[in-house]
Amino acid sequence: MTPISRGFRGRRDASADPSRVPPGQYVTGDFPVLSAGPTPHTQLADWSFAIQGEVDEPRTWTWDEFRALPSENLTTDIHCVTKWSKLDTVWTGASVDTLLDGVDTSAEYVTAWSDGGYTTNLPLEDLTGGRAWVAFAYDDEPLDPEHGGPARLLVPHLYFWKSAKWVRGLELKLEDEPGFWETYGYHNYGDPWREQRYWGD
Ligand SMILES: Nc1nc2c(c(=O)[nH]1)N[C@H]1C(S)=C(S)[C@@H](COP(=O)(O)O)O[C@H]1N2
Ligand SMILES: [Mo]
Repeated sequence: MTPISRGFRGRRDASADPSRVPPGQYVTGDFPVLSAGPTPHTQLADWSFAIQGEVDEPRTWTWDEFRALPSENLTTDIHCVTKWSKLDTVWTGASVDTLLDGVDTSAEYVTAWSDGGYTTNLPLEDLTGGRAWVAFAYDDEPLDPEHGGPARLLVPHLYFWKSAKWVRGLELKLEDEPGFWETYGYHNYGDPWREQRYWGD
């Protein structure tokens, strides 16, 4: 290794702005895969996305309809409860605001559900206001199946288990209901800045 590349790597690490790293987290350049089960391989022709539950009328999009929605590019930091954080990750997706446009609801909670049976729960307000996306590309490439492709929820301000891979819909609810990891003892809300890893944190 040349001194130049050593110096470059050193500066890069030293310059990881500590104010961007939540308590108890370390920064990684890798993109670990964390899945509770096998990777589903849903064909795009069979894929749809649904907004259902406590809504005036349910909405669904086929893959082509979903991809025709306005999408956004964003660069953001992600934080996994197993303590890795990854800075400046680059995504493309439809914002949940776009998906909820025109939806009339009195719901305050959402359960995101996925192919394979994974669920996670969030307050509806955490999915709105430009804070959540259904992402279909990572680093300008179609999202890798292991990372949730064809599309995953992306809610970067909460621990990454809230970003459901292979997401297929949002169920809007009047009452909160713990999802998969929340039932197994992960925190119900999961704010990395308050280190809400487990129930009781
Ligand atoms: N459907 C589904 N989504 C999921 C998971 C999962 O097991 N199944 N794991 C969660 C957890 S704990 C994390 S940290 C991230 C991992 O995403 P990655 O594999 O792309 O790093 O996905 C989250 N979304
Ligand atoms: Mo995780």
